[in-house]
Amino acid sequence: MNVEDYLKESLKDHKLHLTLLDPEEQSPEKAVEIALEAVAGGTDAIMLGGSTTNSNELDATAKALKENIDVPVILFPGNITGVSRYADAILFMSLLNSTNPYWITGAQALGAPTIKKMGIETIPMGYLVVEPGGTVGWVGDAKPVPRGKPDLAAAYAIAAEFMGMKILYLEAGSGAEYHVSPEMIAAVKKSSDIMLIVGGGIRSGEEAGEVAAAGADIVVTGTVVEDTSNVHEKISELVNGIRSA
Ligand code: 1GP
Repeated sequence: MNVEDYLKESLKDHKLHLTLLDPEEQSPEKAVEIALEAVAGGTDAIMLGGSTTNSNELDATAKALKENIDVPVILFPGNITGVSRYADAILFMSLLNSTNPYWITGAQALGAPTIKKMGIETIPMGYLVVEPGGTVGWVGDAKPVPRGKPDLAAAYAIAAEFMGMKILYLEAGSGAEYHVSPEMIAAVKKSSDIMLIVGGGIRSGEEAGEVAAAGADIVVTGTVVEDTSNVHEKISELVNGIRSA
């Protein structure tokens, strides 16, 4: 089964949690250790990526994960260096509200031939940066959607669906003080049938549940994994929050 089908099939049963690892933050061995604990805690897949990515570190981490864990390894590229042959799929994403065409279609064109040669699955995804937007908002020259303007996010979701994208990712920025508001998530969910991922600033089971209850199909967390001493317990808390939503 390809990764997009795996996500769709899993969603028929429950809302999903994905664990984001930055290959720059730990050794491949440590990444495997964290991923195994996350899987034991109930995470549905591992995402790999960061705002700055070294291709060699990414390859080593993706390969080690593939050899040791049973859930899909999905690339979440911050730039053209975020590509590895060892992953199961890549979120082939366009930063929809960037003011710089490089992040909308430029990096995509530069990376596409390499991805095609590698033969990994591509999942077309619209990426929308919402206030505060964090590092990715700055690096991606985004004009972040104001927190209090759910209709603007909904308009992008409809546009993404019309452009054939399979997923919309609402991003508040890694480590954001506030995650995307439930009102915005609900407005996006109501406006379109596109698969909805929400990430950035989600730290507790309660917050993950709030995001899922508002309409997110998939909740992503990254920073909490880096900050916790017990990954298994923290991921269980997040997964329980999502599944009871
Ligand atoms: C970042 O949305 C992800 O791209 C995850 O954010 O690190 O705040 O969990 P956090």
